[in-house]
Amino acid sequence: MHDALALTPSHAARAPVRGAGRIFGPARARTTRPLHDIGPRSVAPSFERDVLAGLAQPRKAIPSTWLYDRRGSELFEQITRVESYYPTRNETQVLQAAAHEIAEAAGPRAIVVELGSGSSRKTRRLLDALDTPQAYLPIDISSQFLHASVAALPSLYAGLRVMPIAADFTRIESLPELTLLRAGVADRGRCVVFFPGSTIGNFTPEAAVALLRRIRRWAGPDALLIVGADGTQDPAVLIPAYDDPGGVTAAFNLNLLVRINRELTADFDLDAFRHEARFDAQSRRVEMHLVSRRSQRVSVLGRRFDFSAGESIHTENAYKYSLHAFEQLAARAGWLHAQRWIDGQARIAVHVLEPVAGTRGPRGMVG
Ligand code: AVJ
Repeated sequence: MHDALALTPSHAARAPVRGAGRIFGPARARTTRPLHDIGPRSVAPSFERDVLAGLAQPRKAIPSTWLYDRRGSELFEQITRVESYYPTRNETQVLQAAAHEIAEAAGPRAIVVELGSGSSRKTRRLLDALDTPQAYLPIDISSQFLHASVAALPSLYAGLRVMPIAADFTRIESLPELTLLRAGVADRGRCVVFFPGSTIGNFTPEAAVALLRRIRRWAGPDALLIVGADGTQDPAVLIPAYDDPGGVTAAFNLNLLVRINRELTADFDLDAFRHEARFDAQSRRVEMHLVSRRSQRVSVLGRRFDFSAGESIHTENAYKYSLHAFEQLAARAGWLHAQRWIDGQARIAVHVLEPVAGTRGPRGMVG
């Protein structure tokens, strides 16, 4: 049993996560799925299906997860260093200030599971503060980026098991790695689910509640959930953050068309589309669009899609939650607040939550 746990990153990469659908990687991207795999019970996410269905809708839209191929992840990494993109900077500041109290709540031997780990840079602050963390399970859809990002971690934290999982974290129903790590261990560390970056904002509120409920199920009754959520409502701050003057966000958004051209034999003309960020004050979300500069016809896998001038493909939502709005959302999913933190500009909150029924610890919040 113990041997099965001594996974190096490269071994872990080959161990499929049950319930997580598929392991993602460039090798899979071009394969066409056999017919028996398509249907109501199919759980495998498909770029091809999402793009073809998304472009056939009256309001064209493609789920934002597909922005993160290797190049997309690199471009997002660049966005985090852009002056007008405040979320990463502000959240890092909050995590820095909160790390020790969060570590106290987590206790010794924590098992850290990170959702959408990307470069894993923020995680370092958490790992540094934790009392002998037992394992780090970063989950990311971009398999190549994931492995490159965590390669150095085992040498930095003695005794830390690093088990990267290349998967779409929204589809995870159970984490066998977690069960394995905890089996037969008397001194069980707490499962700390780390979900920074305001990624929760990329889901509709309904989907966010569903995701938080699912996390509660696989993380167990004594989990601690740390979520970063952006509450900014000022368009004068939001628009430059999502449409930076240097054009990094535009390149990030347009890279989706590059990916479609490459992986789905399409003929999108990159010069015929432009990036646009909009703030919808009603639904409190920033939207990213790829707007057609002229009327045109595009072919994807032999299918034709017509665009009128000004028509767009909606590629991302970033919902912005006030402290109160996020707490209500979390409560609907069965999570209670243990701690909350906010940056000096009152933009990004870091929420520390515990399951309603499994609450423990000195704060005595009983559900
Ligand atoms: C890290 C996915 C939350 O929505 O702010 C950045 C992605 N999109 N600029 C965000 C993003 C455009 C980012 N998330």
